[in-house]
Amino acid sequence: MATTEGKPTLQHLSNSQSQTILWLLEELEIPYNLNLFERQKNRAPESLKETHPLGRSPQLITASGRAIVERSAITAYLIDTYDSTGRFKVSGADDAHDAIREQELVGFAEASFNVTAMTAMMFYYLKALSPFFIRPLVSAVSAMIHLGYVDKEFDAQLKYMDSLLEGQEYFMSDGNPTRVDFVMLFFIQTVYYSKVVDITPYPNVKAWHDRCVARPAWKRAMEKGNGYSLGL
Ligand SMILES: N[C@@H](CCC(=O)N[C@@H](CS)C(=O)NCC(=O)O)C(=O)O
Repeated sequence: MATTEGKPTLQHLSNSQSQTILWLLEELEIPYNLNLFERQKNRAPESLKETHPLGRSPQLITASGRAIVERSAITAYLIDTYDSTGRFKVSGADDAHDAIREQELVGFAEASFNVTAMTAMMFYYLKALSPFFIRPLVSAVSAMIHLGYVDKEFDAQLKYMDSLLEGQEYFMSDGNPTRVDFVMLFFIQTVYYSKVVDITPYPNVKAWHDRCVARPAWKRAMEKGNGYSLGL
């Protein structure tokens, strides 16, 4: 069991979306414990099941010992609990900046963009890992799926994101990221870094990505984590 010592504890897995929770912890500038876990044959080690039955990462163990999973819930908990100045909270001023829009975009990231991204990534891994004699077949099926579904979805979704980011630095605000950015960044990085999709034709999305990773808190999180290599 992770010790809490009155601080939240991040159960952090190498090369995983937990990196974005580490980023948020660094943005919040709060004391926290960091337990680093290494992937074993690409999977999480069994020891991550000691703190949550799913055995995945990120897991946030609160100061009172509760284990929270799912980045949408972890970001909500951390910001609600520790963002005393409201830097990462939505302003609620209008339809484009209120709590409903934030929830809508967190849902869009996890349940819409992520579906396209994971479909593409599945074929990316299948192509790379299948034996050479069936690779042409897998490549042909992959090309069909891209042509008939994935590429059109990526284009529609990235154009939508590009329009949301027009004239503002982050999805919900200028100046500081919100839950939408903390959740979305990993999905964009997964497909962009593995070259499954090119985000450069969507200049606002590309500038947003570059802005996020230029933040000092992201850089500190990269130094404190145990690697963030996505794709093969
Ligand atoms: N929906 C979860 C996803 C958690 C998840 O699947 N994490 C991956 C790392 S990116 C993991 O722990 N994988 C370990 C494994 O598959 O064994 C979240 O938002 O936190």
